[in-house]
Amino acid sequence: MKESPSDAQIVSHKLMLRAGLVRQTAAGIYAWLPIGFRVLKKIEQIVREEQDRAGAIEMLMPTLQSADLWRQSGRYDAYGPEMLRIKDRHDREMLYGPTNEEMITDLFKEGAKSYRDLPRTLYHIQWKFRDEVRPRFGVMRGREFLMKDAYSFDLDEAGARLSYYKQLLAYLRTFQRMGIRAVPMKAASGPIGGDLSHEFIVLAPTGESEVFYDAAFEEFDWAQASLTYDDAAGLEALFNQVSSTYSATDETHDEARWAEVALDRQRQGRGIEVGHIFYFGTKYSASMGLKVSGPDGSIVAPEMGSYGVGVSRLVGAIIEASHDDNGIIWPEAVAPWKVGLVTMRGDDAASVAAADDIYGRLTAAGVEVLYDDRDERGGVKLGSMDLIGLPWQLIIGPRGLAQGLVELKSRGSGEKQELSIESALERLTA
Ligand code: P5A
Repeated sequence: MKESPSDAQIVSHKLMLRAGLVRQTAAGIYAWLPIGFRVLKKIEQIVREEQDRAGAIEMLMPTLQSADLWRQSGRYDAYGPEMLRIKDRHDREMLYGPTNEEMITDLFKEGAKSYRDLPRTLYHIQWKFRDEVRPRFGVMRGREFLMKDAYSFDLDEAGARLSYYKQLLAYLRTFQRMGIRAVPMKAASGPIGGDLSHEFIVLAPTGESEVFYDAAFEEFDWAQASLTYDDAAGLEALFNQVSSTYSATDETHDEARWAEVALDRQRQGRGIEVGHIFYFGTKYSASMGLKVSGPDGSIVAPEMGSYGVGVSRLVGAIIEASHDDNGIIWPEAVAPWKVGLVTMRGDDAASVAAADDIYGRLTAAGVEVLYDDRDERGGVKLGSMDLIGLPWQLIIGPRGLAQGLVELKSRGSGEKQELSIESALERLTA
């Protein structure tokens, strides 16, 4: 889009519409156009890899659920108008799932019989529907949205806490890999239930939550590279470090504890919730009759937790955290392509031949390239590339090419370099 869309209030939504990432098809419901879809898949894949590393096992549950499941937990009435309720042709009550605690508990009941089936964490990446009163800010608060939701089952509280700590670590690494900082904050658990809960918040002035945190999170070791998932003591130490460093949303903010944080270390701002983890004990296992036999023959209801990442929300959140006046600046890990290839003169045969050759060679080397071969002026193509925000632009003009030179521009720093074709290719394939 040439014009800034008037119905978008925040920068990420404007940029997503202008760059053609998404189009709204109904209030709070979006189609993912090719560029946006590639970003969504990149984000999803990072989430998946970090869940797998943490020992969670992927599966896929349906979007439609039966109302009966939710009557068992007592949430069918409690969930209220946010739940989209549907009747099938036989008048059976169904719903479009806003979350899957009930369904996974029911499935686990079929499959798990004894303590030997525990601990287990299962996850899926699936569309959800919440009939939000005010869907807004594009994909950030949609009605239909993509979530990674994981569910843990343990024999006792100690085990459940360990499962929680593993997800905490997986989340720190997930967001770090996406090039953003999501600060874990003590959270209220709301309709999911439970007493131990953290939200992961990306700092951005347009965020919906007010947040307070200790500057220690600015120097925090997000990757925790030396920590492994089988190191229970290390995971507990990480959790203790996170819990003892002040961070809270407006809902959990505690003035007395805040006052203990040195004034020059107090940070306050707004943020976007990109993840939320919960430990809720036996809330669902007890109400839905999930029981396993323990090592001593006793019958126990497993201790559970659930762990959500807003996969589609992250597309908007990353843009909020990484853009400038000209458009999006994708962190390399989630960029739809690594390189944008542009000919300044599409009517110059030598430029087109060079660009075709470069495109072929980069692609063969496994580098993802978006080749703008539209019949447009060079300046227009450069504007589009800045808007789309790929990390690198490789620009080919007749004058440089006559000397065997092309221009390589970094979208983030704006730095431009004239290089031979060979060294530009070397840079991009390194
Ligand atoms: C945890 C996993 C849950 O639903 N049950 C399963 C728990 N948590 S949550 O906090 O309610 O949602 C998890 C994450 O989903 C994103 N999210 C949304 N994204 C876009 N539009 C929405 N309307 C929306 N609602 C929730 C958030 O990132 C949230 O952290």
